[in-house]
Amino acid sequence: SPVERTLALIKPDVYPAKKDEIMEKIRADGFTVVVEREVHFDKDKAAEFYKEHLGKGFYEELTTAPIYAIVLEKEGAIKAWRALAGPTNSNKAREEHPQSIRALFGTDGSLNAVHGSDSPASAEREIGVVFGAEVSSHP
Ligand code: YYY
Ligand code: MG
Repeated sequence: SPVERTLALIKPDVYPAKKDEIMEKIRADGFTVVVEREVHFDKDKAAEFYKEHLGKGFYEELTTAPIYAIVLEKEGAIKAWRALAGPTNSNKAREEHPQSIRALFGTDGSLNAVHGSDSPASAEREIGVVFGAEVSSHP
């Protein structure tokens, strides 16, 4: 598969407490970290970021405290990062993928530790929302 970039977020429920453990799992899985930065989303930024979920209220979780944003690169990075993250619901993750990040660090279906872009188009858009034009969404 081609080399890709994807956006990872370490969300407020585990940042900063679990950041080092999560970064270690990312590196152990063979990802290259292109850029990493703490960011604090205001409501407008979070709503823009989660625009596919507008009206569901999920974005508020991203505004409660700072988060850690990372652009990851490797072959097939988009699917690979979602696989390492695990299923959306952390309880399902503990049943189906017990070594995943959500299984290890998440709480439930809302407080689930990390975000990962779900497609090449999402990765391109989300990297732009968080990092702007100075970080390319392509290798
Ligand atoms: O891509 P992923 O994070 O695995 O799930 P999405 O369906 O895109 O939902 C985004 C985000 O919203 C999820 O990580 C937690 C939250 N959420 C929620 O709080 N309750 C749900 N029923 C579904 C999603
Ligand atoms: Mg999603």
